[in-house]
This record gives sequence, C-alpha cells and structure tokens, in this order.
Amino acid sequence: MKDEAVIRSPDTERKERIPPGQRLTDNWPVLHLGTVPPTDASGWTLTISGLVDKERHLSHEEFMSLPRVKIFSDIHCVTTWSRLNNLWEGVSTGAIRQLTTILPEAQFVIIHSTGGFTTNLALSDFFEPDVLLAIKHNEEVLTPEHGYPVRLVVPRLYFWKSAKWVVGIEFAAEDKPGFWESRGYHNHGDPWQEERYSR
Ligand SMILES: Nc1nc2c(c(=O)[nH]1)N[C@H]1C(S)=C(S)[C@@H](COP(=O)(O)O)O[C@H]1N2
Ligand SMILES: [Mo]
Repeated sequence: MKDEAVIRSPDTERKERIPPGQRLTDNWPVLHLGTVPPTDASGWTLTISGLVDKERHLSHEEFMSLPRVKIFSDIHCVTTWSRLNNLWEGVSTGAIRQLTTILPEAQFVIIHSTGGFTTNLALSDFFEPDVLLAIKHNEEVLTPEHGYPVRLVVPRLYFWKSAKWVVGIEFAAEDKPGFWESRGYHNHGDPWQEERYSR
C-alpha cells in the first residue's frame, strides 16, 4: 500500500495516558468467550445491513481493496490492563460509510461477530475518525486469537467494544445492548469516566 499518514487517537496525546483503575502491561492478553473461529478468510463476508438504502455483502477480496488507514492508539481493557502504542492498519468506519446510504433514522450500530458475539455503539462513537476495521497490528496481520481476518477497534472505549472476527455491521434506530452490555457491562464504556459496569 501507499504509506498513509498515521492518525493518532486523541487519548495518546494525553500527559497521563493510564485511565483511573488501570495498570500497564507490555504483552497483549487474549480475552474472549467461546472458541477462535477457523482462520480461512476465503468464505468471509462483511454484511452491512439494517437502516441502509441497500444491504451490502463484501467479499474478503472486496474488503481488502478498500482504502486503508493507520491508527495509533492505546488499549484499555475493563479487566484493568492497558497496553499503549498500538499501530493498527485497516479500513476506517468513514470508508464504510461511503459504501452505502445510511437512513436518517439510524442512531446506533450493532456489530456482529462470528459465533454470535455482538456489541452496540452510538452512531457518533462508531464514526469517530480513529475507529477502524483492523486487519493488522504493529505491521503484522492479526493473529486468529486477536480477530483475524477483521476486528473492530474503538480506541476511546473499553476494549470489549472492539469486536473480533467481525462479519456484520447493522444500523438501527433503537439501541440493542450487546453480549457484555446485556450482562452487566456499561452500555457506553468510557475508560476515563470508569464506565465499567452498569448498576
Ligand atoms: N467476537 C468477540 N470479540 C470480542 C470478545 C469476544 O468474546 N468475542 N471479547 C471482547 C473483550 S471482553 C475484550 S477485552 C477484547 C480482547 O481482545 P484481545 O483478545 O485481542 O486482547 O476483545 C473483545 N472482542
Ligand atoms: Mo474484556
């Protein structure tokens, strides 16, 4: 690819980069429920559905030909580890927006993963300029356990919102709490506000 300018997630510009209640780790823990899906990307499709003018199904080849961005971000997991200085490469959610017309009633985005995991985001959080569908981390293709072939990365929210093995993006008028959000995690998940769990 042509070398793109790196977009810095704004939290990486903070003087104090560790949110309250978090501690630094240098490694990258693997966390998910269930099993890692098969690593064959040939049958992978990304479905863009819900409140769009026309549902879209992108093959892996079509997805890989979309324009790329690089984003520099920190990771904050609600289980209290934080990992700084991550360089992601992939397709920005802004580029996804160009593929379809989103109907004006859409206010929320539901992300669907292989295996049934879901997470929900406000439309505005999904389209922040540092949000991407990542295919690489620190210049290496994502490993299966970290979300190959495609994972969402939402740098400004706790890492459970960063769904691995993404296969669907659904635009909705109503919010639909996702896997963790309907099991006690906060609906929004801002690490700087410690939005860890809902009451
Ligand atoms: N599909 C899917 N994505 C997921 C999860 C999951 O269980 N399934 N777990 C989330 C949680 S709780 C965390 S902390 C991060 C962990 O990502 P990592 O294993 O790459 O560190 O993935 C998130 N994305
Ligand atoms: Mo998590």
